[in-house]
Amino acid sequence: MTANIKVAERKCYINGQFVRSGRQFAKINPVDGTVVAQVHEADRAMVDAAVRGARAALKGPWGRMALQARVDLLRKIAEGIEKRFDDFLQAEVADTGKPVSLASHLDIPRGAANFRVFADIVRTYGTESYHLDTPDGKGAVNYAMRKPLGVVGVIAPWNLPLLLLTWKLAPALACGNTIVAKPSEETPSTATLLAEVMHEAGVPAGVYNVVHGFGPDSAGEFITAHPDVNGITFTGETATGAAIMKAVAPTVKPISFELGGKNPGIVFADCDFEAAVAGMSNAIFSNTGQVCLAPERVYVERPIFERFVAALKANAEALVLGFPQDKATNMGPLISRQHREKVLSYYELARKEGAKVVTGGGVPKFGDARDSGAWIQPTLWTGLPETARTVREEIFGPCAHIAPFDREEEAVEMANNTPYGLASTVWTTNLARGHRVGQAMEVGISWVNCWFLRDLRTPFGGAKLSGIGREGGLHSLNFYSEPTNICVKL
Ligand code: NAD
Ligand code: 6OD
Repeated sequence: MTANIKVAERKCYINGQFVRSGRQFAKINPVDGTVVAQVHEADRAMVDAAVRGARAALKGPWGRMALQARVDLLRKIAEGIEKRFDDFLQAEVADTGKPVSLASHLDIPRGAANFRVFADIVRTYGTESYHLDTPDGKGAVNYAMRKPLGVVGVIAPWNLPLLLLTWKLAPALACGNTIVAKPSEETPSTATLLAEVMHEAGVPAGVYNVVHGFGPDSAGEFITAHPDVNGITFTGETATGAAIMKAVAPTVKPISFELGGKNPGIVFADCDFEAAVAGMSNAIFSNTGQVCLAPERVYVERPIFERFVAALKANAEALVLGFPQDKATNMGPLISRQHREKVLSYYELARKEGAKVVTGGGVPKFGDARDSGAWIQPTLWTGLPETARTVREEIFGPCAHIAPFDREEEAVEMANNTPYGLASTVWTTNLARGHRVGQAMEVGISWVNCWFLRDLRTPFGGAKLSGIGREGGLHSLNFYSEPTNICVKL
């Protein structure tokens, strides 16, 4: 139940101080429509102060801190998250309505893990060095050293708030940068709690700043257009990425973008049927389909098509849409009523485009407080042509279109026929086919017989409209630091 959640005050965190603003907005719990937080929106002057604090910290104790001390601090932050695990869990669940069972296994542990992984990586990485011959025979030593980018703007979405914020914060801090972070207006809470953890861990003032607000004409735009911000790392919609590219152009900032997707799943008749059904159900409906990697287009080889659709339908109808704290709950609401309007407009469009609605397609009725929330039915369609907008555009809800295919080449072609290129998942017991089809996918990450499984040292990002650049392991260090080439004549 959510009745015992009290309204929290989410302040900005600027140069080591929690700061109120003259303007506030309400954060609504999507489970039942109640207000769970009053959020202080940063104006331009507050963003300026955050950037000034971040710039000053680069020259202060943070800039002078030995690598080992920085690494120790990152580990202390991870411990701090774990010590306050329940606070983070409650805050994340109140903002998003996601099941406790999901947030306690995914969002909060990954928040801590991100700091540990990058503490280890930055402690052990090396840089290039070469010995050069010179005409005088004395030679030269040529080596690269890495310097932080400077002040990094981190702009995060609402679907996996702590996970995705820390995925960028941890490597940025590991490389010695300072941060001005803007969490989504929908999920202000865990970024603010993280400021408390940093404060307690002894992270110097100005190193981590949180400014709450929106995109255009608000904190998001104030950060991206700021002349004293040295780089922008962003996760969110492709259209927002395009707007940010325009905003950073006059100040020529480096960008790292993790954007939207319209991901394919391909299921071959030779798959382990039970594993494929379970894996695809999880991939489509986990986090109420609000995962950028979720497959909204499913292609199933014809001999098992009807059976597979029936099995997915049964799983969709068995999902428990419940209060987050209930152990049986495995699907929460969408993030907001506004987002539900968008997803419902696709449910309507699918019908107009001629889809057969296999299951769902509307709003559930509960007869309790949930009727004031942002709940939606898990939904499956068949029967649409590949040209339908429902099959081409990212919906970001608990839904998928399922189509049959006859030949491997046909499945690969349909899967790749999209302007997006984030992720794919292929199910087969034929090892050679798994590699072949997995490699043929035009995506940043291609899963075979699994989904959302990854060593954090490997590259993560999107091809085509799904992103620019890669993060993960050394790829993150490549974005968050700049090599300086030094050549010493001996
Ligand atoms: P969004 O683009 O609407 O917002 C993301 C963030 O950008 C928010 O903090 C928002 O306030 C801010 N913002 C919006 N307009 C801005 C502007 N003009 N300038 C600066 N900041 C601005 O995305 P969302 O709705 O929060 O998240 C869902 C989207 O994110 C989906 O498209 C999903 O696929 C994508 N996503 C991608 C990944 C990935 O790793 N590729 C991960 C998660 C989510
Ligand atoms: O696992 C990650 O590091 C990552 N960036 C996941 C993105 C999920 C998108 O919703």
